[in-house]
Amino acid sequence: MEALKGVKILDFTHVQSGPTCTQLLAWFGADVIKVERPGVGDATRKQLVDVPGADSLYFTMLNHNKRSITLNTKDPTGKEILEKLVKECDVLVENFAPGALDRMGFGWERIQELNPRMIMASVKGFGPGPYEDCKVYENVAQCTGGSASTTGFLDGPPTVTGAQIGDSGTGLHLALGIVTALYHREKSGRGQRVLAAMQDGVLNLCRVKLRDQQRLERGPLKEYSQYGQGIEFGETTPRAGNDSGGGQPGWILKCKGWETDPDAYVYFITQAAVWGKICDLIGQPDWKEDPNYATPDARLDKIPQVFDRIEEWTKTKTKFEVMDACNPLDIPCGPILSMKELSQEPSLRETGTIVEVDHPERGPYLTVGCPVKLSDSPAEVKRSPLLGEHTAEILQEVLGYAGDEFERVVKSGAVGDVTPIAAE
Ligand code: CAO
Repeated sequence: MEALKGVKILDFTHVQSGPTCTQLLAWFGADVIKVERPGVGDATRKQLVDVPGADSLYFTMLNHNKRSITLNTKDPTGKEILEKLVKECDVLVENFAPGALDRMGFGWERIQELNPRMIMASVKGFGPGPYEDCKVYENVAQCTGGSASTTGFLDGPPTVTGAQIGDSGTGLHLALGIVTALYHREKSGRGQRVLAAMQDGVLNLCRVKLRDQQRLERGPLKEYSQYGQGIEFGETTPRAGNDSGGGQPGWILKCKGWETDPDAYVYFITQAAVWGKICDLIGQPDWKEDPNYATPDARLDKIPQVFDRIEEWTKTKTKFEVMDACNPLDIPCGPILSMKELSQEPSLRETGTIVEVDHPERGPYLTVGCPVKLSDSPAEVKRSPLLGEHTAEILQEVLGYAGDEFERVVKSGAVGDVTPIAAE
């Protein structure tokens, strides 16, 4: 049974952060009704287009399992329909620029008047403060949330990461807030506001770097390679390249073929518990007893040298041979997998993490399925809706418009082109 069955989401999200959140809720079984501007829709439908005339992968991969209604919310009839939707739904999710919903006439006070049980959930770039009015995209959040300043190499500029921690990361945070508010509503009977600011979400994911900022005030960060290289620390958590920076040192090492294959690398962790096995594996058994190498503390000022030595060994093996040799010994490591390799990985297809979906305009495409698996509530990935595909269905079946009333709202122009669903 779908875990969130019966929960209706009024989905005002667009681009990536909000849609990530509502897609998760849809996978868990919520009825997600995406409201889009007639004739236009979510801007991503027509961004990064690869199949002319078809919704882009940017859109389709973020909007599975949703229904789409087109509605001009600035039109009087559009507002009337939106009011009905607010009364009918449990959660409103939005990631408009700050103030847009108030300008539309649907700020928090109005929402509460219409439906006191409504949960109103927002992604914004920043929480209250000097930047609260700013529009924000992914990389801005990565930069303002502490990720960019701590990512990259010591001698290079701040670097953004491919993982969309600002958008998708904040969408995840928001989904948790929504489910928590729904749980709370069971007891209180009332909705509440849920805010996930992208800066806060990124900073939350960079928590360990704020840890290091405070540790730095008490002395050098010995787990960073920089320490072994004899490079002094400054006043802020530095960029640490591929260091794990945590209790178990790690680094990305070259494997056989690295000269021509950009992904012929492995992440290798010198976990203390398996140090002896690592020494034997790489042909350096003397390090097991050598007081300069035998304990994690003794190795802290030699992290780069230790990994140079391990790399001499990994360079003689492919990244998969390294895995095959390390796994039976419980040495934590992982090959650097390219998107091509991931898309072809049979085990990810079997678990539904990579899914092939068919689409009427673009044909079959690959997507990432629900990354969270519930044993009794498996997620079935269904294609994203075409623009306004469910307008008639929602007007008639969810909001009860029929006969002359249905004709009236369609003629008003507030809902774009609509074909009524045939009566059975
Ligand atoms: N009918 C009528 N008008 C509609 C509508 C509808 N169905 N849906 C949206 N609109 C209007 C809004 O009311 C708003 O109008 P006003 O500015 O006149 O009040 C307008 O469309 C555009 O909204 P926007 O400012 O949010 O859109 P944008 O493309 O200019 O900005 C973004 C995009 C992402 C920068 C901004 O929405 C934002 O900062 N959001 C919060 C942070 C965020 O989520 N960022 C992540 C984006 S990537 O995932």
